[in-house]
Amino acid sequence: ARGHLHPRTQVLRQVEEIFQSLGFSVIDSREMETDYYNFQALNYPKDHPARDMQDTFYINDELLMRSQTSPNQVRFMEKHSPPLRVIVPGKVYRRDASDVTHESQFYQVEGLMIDKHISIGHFKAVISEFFKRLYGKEVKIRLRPSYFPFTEPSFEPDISCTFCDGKGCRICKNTGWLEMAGAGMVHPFVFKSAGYTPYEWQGFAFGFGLDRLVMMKYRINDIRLLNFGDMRFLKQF
Ligand code: 2NL
Repeated sequence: ARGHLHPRTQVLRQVEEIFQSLGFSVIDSREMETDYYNFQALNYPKDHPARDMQDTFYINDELLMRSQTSPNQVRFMEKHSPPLRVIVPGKVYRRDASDVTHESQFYQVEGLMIDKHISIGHFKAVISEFFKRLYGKEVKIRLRPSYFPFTEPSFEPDISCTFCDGKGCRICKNTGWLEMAGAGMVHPFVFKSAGYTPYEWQGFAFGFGLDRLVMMKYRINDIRLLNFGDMRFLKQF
């Protein structure tokens, strides 16, 4: 029997190709991080609940398993001057109980674009082009206000439901919209941590769950199927 790429790897390759064609570089990243890069540099207050032992896997007082891939963007910014466009895919870790939509290890793709005069309009253009190419059809984008310590303003982009084209169905719970990511304009504090002059540069950043993208694309209703290694499941892709 011949093997083939895991469905998540197939979708990741497609994601990387789309962003590369839009001028983004794909950067590799480490999974074990320091408290500084995972939290402090990203403007998490000292008493933020995400830092709790209940939410983050700690190795010791200083080292932890990253809860998002952003620490690597901070490392990248320290080494490179703007303008820049990067995406950072990789595995992240959170102390979540496993169920149909949660696993304690999952894959995230984060992106960062920094230049002079970057606005939310640029973000909307990049993200609509991305989803249009990934799903092979026009999608509408809606930004809901949200909060993250590392972006201001912050929002959650929804896309019009790719199953019913926004009419309302079981998959979008009759709302016509699918939650796809978290995003925002990079917080001046993060620019300062990275050694950039805030207000001289602007940028947008986003993060989405790769597993969720795969699930939406193939209508998989349990994230755990992606991790079991059951050939009866994997053979279908
Ligand atoms: C989510 C969605 C997000 C970012 C990630 C980011 C990275 C840098 C600076 C600012 Cl270096 N932002 N990434 C931004 C917004 C959302 O991920 O649900 N995260 C908890």
